[in-house]
Amino acid sequence: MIDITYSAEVAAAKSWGKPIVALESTIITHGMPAPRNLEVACAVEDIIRAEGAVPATIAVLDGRLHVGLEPAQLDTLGHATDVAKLSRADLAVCLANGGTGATTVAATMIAARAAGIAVFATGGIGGVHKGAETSFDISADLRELAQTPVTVVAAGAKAILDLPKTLEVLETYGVPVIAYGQDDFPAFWSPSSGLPAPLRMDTPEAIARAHLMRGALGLPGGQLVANPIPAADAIPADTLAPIIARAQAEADAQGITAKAVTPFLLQRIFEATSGQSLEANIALVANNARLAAGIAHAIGNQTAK
Ligand code: PSU
Ligand code: MN
Repeated sequence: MIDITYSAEVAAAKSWGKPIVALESTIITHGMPAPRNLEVACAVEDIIRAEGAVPATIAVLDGRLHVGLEPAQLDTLGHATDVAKLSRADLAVCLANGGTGATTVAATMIAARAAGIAVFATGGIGGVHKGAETSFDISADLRELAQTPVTVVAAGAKAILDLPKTLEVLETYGVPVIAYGQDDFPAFWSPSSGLPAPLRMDTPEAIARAHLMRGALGLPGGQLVANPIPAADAIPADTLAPIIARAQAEADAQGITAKAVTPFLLQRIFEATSGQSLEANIALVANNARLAAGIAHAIGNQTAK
């Protein structure tokens, strides 16, 4: 088994059987601009603590897999500029080379499973990109959800992606896509994408039961819980559509491909919106962290002897 370095807080939580919520680090290094990225990372960790659970931010530092970062480590990552973006394909190579990298949804799921953590909170997942019929750009996050048994709480997916195709691929892979408390699949900055979600659940307890039921059935793979952004923090899709279209056109014109696509689009959108998109992003990650902590509590209660 992989040798994991736990933060003091996560190590204590593991020995006491306290609920733990995994957090990714690519959102910090490639998903939000400094210095707010670090403020958000710390605020999200504090929300999980306030809910009586323990946050485990995951990253590779100097060739070691860290599950839970000490404050100084989180600070270093938040200020670093040349950190690798690690997905399923890159994680082992980075560890073998003694490198440093931030984990995407896919790599965070792999690490969470290795650490025995069932629940993971983030903002948005990767998915099927617009134009995938020619580019073949489909995030490794989707296949990870099909094979690694972690419940991922996200606010749906950004409109930089082709949402109908993303839902089709998730269905093909047998991934439960569960809208929380509503019928529609949420679209990150908006509570609704206008597309119905395949499944709906209304309580953390029900989501926890379904997570445990998949394990009991011997099914590989996790669940995607799509938690709508609170209405007060939402941004109308009409406001963002032209900005996203322009970012996509720039990416195409500049020949951006592979793992550079998502960070490029996110960066352009942040530049083109005056802070509002970032505030909404922060609000929805906080909202997801709260729900993930509730699910982690419920899984703990339902498995307690
Ligand atoms: N979508 C967002 N914010 C993000 C990401 C996606 O709204 O920060 C990050 C996540 O780490 C996700 C990764 O796992 O991008 C997906 O990258 P790719 O499309 O290259 O698989
Ligand atoms: Mn991609």
